This record gives sequence, C-alpha cells and structure tokens, in this order.
Amino acid sequence: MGSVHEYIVEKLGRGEKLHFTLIDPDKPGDIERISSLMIDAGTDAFLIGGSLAVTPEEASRVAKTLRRHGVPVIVFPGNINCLTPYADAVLFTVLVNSLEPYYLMGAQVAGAPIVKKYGLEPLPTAYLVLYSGTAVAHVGRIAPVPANKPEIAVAYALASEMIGMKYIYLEAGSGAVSPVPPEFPAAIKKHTRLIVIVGGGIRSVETVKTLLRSGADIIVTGTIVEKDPRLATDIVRAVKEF
Ligand code: 1GP
Repeated sequence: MGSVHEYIVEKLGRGEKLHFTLIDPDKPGDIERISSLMIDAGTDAFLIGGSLAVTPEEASRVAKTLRRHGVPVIVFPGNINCLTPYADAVLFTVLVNSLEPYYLMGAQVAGAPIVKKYGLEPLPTAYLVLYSGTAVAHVGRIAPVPANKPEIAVAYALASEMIGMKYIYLEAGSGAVSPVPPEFPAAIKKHTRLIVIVGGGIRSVETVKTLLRSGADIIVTGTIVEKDPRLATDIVRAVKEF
C-alpha cells in the first residue's frame, strides 16, 4: 500500500468525496460480510476504533480481516490500545477540545514510538468532539462547542492548521442524537485548507448530501454499518455519486 494521505488527496483532487467505514472491534458482528457489503457499495477506507474495551489483539484481528479488501485500513484510536501493525495508517489525533492533558499530548507521546515501530503512516488530525452525552465526550473530557457557534470550531481549525495538522475530524459522537451541523464544515472550509472528516449520528442519505454540499470531504459511518447495512450502503453510494 502506497501513501494513504496521497490516496486521499488524489481522490479529492479528482473532485471525489470519500466514505470511511468505521468498525469497532469491541462490537464485531459479522465483519467479513459487513465489510464486503461496504466495499461493493464503494467505501474508500476502513477505520478501526472504539472509545472503550478494544484490545490490541482485537484490533489486529479486525485489521487482518479488513486489509484483504485492498483499501486503506486506518486506526482511529480511542487510545494506544487500538494500535496494530496490521493497519496501513493511523489518524494521529489530538483531541483539541479535551480538558485532559493525556488526550492533548500524553497519548501521543505514549503512542508515537509504537506508531514508528509498527511502520504506520500518521495522518495528523485535529479531533474536535462537539457534543456531550456520548462515550467519546465522556472518556475524552471535552469542552463542548455550542451548536450555534461554528466560529469556535473555525478557531480550533485555524490553530490546528497553523500547527501543521492536515485533517480535522468533526465528531458528533458515535450514535449521537444529532449529526454535526452543516454550518461547521462550511465555516472551516471557508477559512482553512484542512481536509474535513465528519462523523457521528449520520443516519440518512439526506444528512449526508447536506454535509457534502456544505464542504465535508470525508463521511464516516459506524453504528448504522452494524445496525442497518442496507442504509449504510445507500449512504456510501450517495457519497460516491455526489
Ligand atoms: C464515531 O464518527 C464516528 O467516531 C461514527 O459515528 O457510529 O454514529 O456512525 P456513528
């Protein structure tokens, strides 16, 4: 596998939007079947991650299964326990609105030597968790961003871009009641050149189209991949036909 960042940039450069399928190793389901369905629909990559209870063995088992499909397998780590040498890359995240030093630099320092040892390609990503009330918000001890204040997200995005990040992941939280408001990707695209990933609570084709129109580059779905694979494949097709 060549550079995952180049793979993403080339697709975006051709005017494509991307879809990433999130698989939580702690909720395995029938990964072989689900991943094949998502590949057939056109998903561009797999993310592996979860906020709780992922062991390195589970992450490796899932990565080995997913890599057979030939698209990038990217660790989306809730913590360093999600790292596996069987992935291609890692969203090397800073949880930028965490109040907890561990998620701002502690986990990165603990994880970086392992990322190096495993030969994973780091994709430098500002991770902005917008809402309370989800597992990632609780574990990551975030300061929520008011839904009517996209300018706060823009300030995080600008700071992240100035530091050297390439991606921003706007996260509503897995299973969130409401997805990210479209004003957020729109404002960030207006003010930065960051690649905008959006995920959390996405359950309809209409939401996806709205987010893509507002400037989102990459759409992530997790929960519905397990709960409603047919809807999940409809969403992938909507992204790829956009
Ligand atoms: C969570 O953004 C992802 O990190 C996906 O969220 O499970 O709600 O699709 P869902």
